Amino acid sequence: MTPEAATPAFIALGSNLEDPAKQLQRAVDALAALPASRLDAVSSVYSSAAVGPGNQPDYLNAVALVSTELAPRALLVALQEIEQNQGRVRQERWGPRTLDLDILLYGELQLDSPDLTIPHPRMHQRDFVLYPLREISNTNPVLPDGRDIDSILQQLEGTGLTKTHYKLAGGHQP
Ligand code: ROI
Repeated sequence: MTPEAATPAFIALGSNLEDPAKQLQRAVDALAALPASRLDAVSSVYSSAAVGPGNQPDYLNAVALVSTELAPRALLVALQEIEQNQGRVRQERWGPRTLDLDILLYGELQLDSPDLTIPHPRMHQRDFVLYPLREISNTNPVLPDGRDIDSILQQLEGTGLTKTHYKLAGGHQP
């Protein structure tokens, strides 16, 4: 990989089925093996109550930072492949899942298309992605609505986010 050509991309990881800690570690291993990419950092693992309909188990969430030469859509396709390898069956929207991988930020890119929106359109509502993102980001990114993540976090109603003892191997730990 040529570092100058690479873009820093923040990726959210979430799981609430079939041994979530194991799912997240497998996902980190797969991110470390992405083509034309380097895994730079992985956040702590957080537990949070499920946001969404019905009763579902709590989630484990984390965020990874990858420097990648993959274009946004190629990265999306690669992430969907990892989800599928880990038994993700797309059922109900916002239902429980073995693994969810979302592109949160891709450099400074703003993209709004039917299949892919960057920055992630709901990240500003979710402490379980914003908090781990800030743990591994040197900067305080500003979202398209002009608000920066630190001030969003101060105002957000939390999901009862708690840091767990799980450590994901890969990248530099903060
Ligand atoms: N809720 C939490 N706490 N964490 C998630 O990763 C998560 N992912 C989802 C929905 C179902 C919206 N709820 C979540 O996709």
